[in-house]
Amino acid sequence: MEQTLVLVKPDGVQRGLIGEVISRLERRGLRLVAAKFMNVDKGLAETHYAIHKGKPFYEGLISYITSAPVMAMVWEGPNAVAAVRQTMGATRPTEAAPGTLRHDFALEVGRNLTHASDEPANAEKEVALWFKKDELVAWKREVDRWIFEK
Ligand code: DAT
Ligand code: MG
Repeated sequence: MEQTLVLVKPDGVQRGLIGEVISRLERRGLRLVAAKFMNVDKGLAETHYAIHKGKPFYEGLISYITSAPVMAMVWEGPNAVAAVRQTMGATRPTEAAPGTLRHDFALEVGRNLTHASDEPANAEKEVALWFKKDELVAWKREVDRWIFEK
């Protein structure tokens, strides 16, 4: 089953939106695999956002993600990466579709509430970066067969 990393970033945590994010992913039918509430140190932030190193917003991004606790999670399901990105909405909240989290709860790209892996290969790397293997919980729900076709 495809897995993806989700972070409720410091703005989402401070604004009391952890529950809103979890609720939307649960209601979508995705299955929670792991969760931890944590501070992000500079090393983890820099590895996570290595692809953005050198961009004008990079320093701000690192200080934003390390400024206060985040809720880190792994969710799984068929096409979990694409499904979660769709539920989050476009990176810039003013370009995010109505009904998405970033549309409904954010205004600025530098305060866009969540992170979600952008493709399956990156999702695998990000899950491994944020979670140890034994922190991932393999489980099934009675309702799975009504949500997952196979
Ligand atoms: P996403 O978080 O949708 O995957 P991304 O990987 O392109 O977006 O960028 C990572 C984060 O960096 C994004 O959530 C917010 C910040 N960011 C991206 N582009 C930015 C910009 N032009 N100005 C300020 N912050 C930006
Ligand atoms: Mg990204």
